[in-house]
Amino acid sequence: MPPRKIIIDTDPGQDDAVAILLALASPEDIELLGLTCVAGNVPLALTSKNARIVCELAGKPHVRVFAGCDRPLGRDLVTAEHVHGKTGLDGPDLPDPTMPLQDQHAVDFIIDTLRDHPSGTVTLCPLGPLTNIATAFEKAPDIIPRVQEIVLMGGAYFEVGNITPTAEFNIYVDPQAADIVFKSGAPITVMPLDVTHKALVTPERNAAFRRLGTPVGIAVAQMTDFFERFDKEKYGSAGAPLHDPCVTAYLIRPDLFSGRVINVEIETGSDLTLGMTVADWWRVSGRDPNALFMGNIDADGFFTLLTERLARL
Ligand SMILES: [Ca+2]
Repeated sequence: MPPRKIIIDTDPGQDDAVAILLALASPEDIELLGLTCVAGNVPLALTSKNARIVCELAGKPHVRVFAGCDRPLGRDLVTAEHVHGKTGLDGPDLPDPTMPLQDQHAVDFIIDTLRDHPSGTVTLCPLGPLTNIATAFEKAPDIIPRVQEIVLMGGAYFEVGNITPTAEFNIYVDPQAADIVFKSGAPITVMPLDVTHKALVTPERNAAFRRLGTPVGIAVAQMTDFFERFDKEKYGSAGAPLHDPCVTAYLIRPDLFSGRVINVEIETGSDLTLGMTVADWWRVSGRDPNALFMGNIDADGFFTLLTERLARL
């Protein structure tokens, strides 16, 4: 099979960085057409800078990086410096990028790419709030049936929420955009907190990154160390969850994940539960399924894959 053509839509973020590195390390599985950046974990100026820092860390300065929407569709931006640090990429000390940001707006790149490729051959991989994707769908609805699949990190069912008691960060930041995407009719695969909270960077897994001894291995160890500090205080768990790389790992090894094809709706009205992914896991609503909602991951298989692939960079 030829590699899958993808666009990664991202708000780096240490875990975004690892997801991007995994894609760049896997050319036989993934052809990265471009990185589109969105405001999320930190403001757009930083996410679009961090994406380029990550490409240069990987030795891939030719990757095209586009800046997109700097705020959610209908509300003020909520960021997560309390998790990711002031830069969004705290942990390693990485140089400022020298590769340029592309002139084109990320939303127009997404539209043009979907129109220029044969229908059903481009996959979208959102790792942040869904603002860019929803804006592209609103501006050019003709691209929606051309999308091969949307594989996204966001939402939760059994784990409920991480930014509010009932909402996961990516969906909470722009619930209106998420609502547009989940109602679009495009095939959607979701990596919710239910999966990512099982992908924990234990001390042993962190040591395996560090043992690679390469700039990439050491930077990933430092990034996941930084993450760890916050999450250990918060969850008291055996390590920090590595959210976004579940998306790129799924493209390489879908057999590592299992879930259910169910209906997922986004709460956009309630102040109390804004951004909740109302996932019909038990299929009680009678509403039509619109997403493959993952529930489980082979975490050992995932970290083995990740470490083996990162060793190539
Ligand atoms: Ca992210």
